[in-house]
Amino acid sequence: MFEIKRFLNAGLLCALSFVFLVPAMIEGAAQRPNVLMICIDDLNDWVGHLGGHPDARTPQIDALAAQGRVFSNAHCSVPVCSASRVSIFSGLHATTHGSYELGPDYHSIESLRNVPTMHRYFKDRGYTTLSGGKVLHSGFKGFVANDVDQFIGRRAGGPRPERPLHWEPQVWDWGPFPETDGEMYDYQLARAAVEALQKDYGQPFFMSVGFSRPHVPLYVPPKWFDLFDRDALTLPQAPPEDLEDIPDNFKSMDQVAPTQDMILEAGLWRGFVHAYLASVSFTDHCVGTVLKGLRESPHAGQTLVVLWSDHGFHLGEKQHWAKRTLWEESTRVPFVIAGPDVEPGDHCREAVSLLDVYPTLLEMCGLPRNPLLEGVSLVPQIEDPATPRRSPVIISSYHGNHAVRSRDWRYIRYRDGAEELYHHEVDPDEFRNLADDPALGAVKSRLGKWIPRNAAPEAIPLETRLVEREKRKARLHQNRPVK
Ligand SMILES: [Ca+2]
Ligand SMILES: [Ca+2]
Repeated sequence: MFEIKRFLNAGLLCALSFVFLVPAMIEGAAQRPNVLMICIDDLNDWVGHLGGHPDARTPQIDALAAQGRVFSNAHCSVPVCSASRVSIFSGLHATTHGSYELGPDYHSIESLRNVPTMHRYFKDRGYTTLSGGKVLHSGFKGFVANDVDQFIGRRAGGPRPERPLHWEPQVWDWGPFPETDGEMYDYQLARAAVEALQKDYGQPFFMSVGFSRPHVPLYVPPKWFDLFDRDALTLPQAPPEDLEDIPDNFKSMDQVAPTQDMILEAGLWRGFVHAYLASVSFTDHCVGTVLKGLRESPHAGQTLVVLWSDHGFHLGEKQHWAKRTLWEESTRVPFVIAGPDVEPGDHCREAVSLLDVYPTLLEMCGLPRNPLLEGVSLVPQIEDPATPRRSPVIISSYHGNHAVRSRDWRYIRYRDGAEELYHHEVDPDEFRNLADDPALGAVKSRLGKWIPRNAAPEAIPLETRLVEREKRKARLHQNRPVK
């Protein structure tokens, strides 16, 4: 497929152009690959091929990884669902669009009105666009509603039991429910995607399929819990003294999740880890269902598959639960690209961003560059995984707080100037904050020059967010284990 682009570029420069170019472009369009994008919600590096948890069981995602290029040092742009997805589908960093939280969604951000979503960009260039499940946080509405030609189901996740099983309120609950995969909306979505993959659209398609697990509540059928011996599971490394060498900023971040103290006090840590692993394996099965459908479809062999998660997830590391931090657990995500011309091989260990998805797919599909995009095409790393990315990755959480992730380092600078520095070659768990080491001043300044300046303010005014935060705190204190 890279040849298509080169051919078109060469054609555009050709003095003989018109007579030859028009048929060539039409032919090129007919040959463009389809895109199947699989979006996963809140999946951290607990997948087999990333080695984030020794008990993780993800044979389907790992099989895809073995066939394509794994970006094993990939990071979201913003570590929270909605803002991460706005960034992926606009190709713009939060410091440009200003959405750093659960809202506003794409269609409510006036500055994105003239920024085409990935779906729109493909649609305007001869693709049929399809989407199902959780892709943009609250769906394609308003000025992006027509970016998708066909919806293949909007419900994501699954049903909830009448009463919580372990934890109230139910949004943070988990347990074996419902009885069968067929009752799960995520599995129904996978089946709908398989059906849609069998059709001929008369032109290439761009299909996004968004699964909701392992986002809470972690209800999946019992067979996924039964895959694991609960009492033998490895718990994450979370020494309380890990917090002693880091500044206050995100240490006690107010959030909607229970705290590590609450979880420990209730004796529910192991149960939660079990439920997360079960939910990851269920989601893996949904991914495998879609990929099997693709293999058995007329589009096998001409479809690029891209799989990502919107951000990571803490399960007690740094005494934290869920997301929104600038640490590795919160920002690192699975990211795989596979397809007809992607040679399997080594993982790419360069730090890459989910902002790179958009420009990479454009290049792989031979579509013109979108000059608005802030990520970079990873085609060089698909061809040779050792190729350096031209800049480190920037991750932002709320206005003024940024992490700079390179292949071997993470440098964090908070709004108040406080810093953290981790050397991943020797400290992959980010236990030792080296920011005060005078010998590492040069590393800090090399990374620090990438800290964004003039970042867009938060789209949700600070006062509104603080009111919302107080409400969340109040709800948080109502959280309790089910007796
Ligand atoms: Ca998410
Ligand atoms: Ca530490």
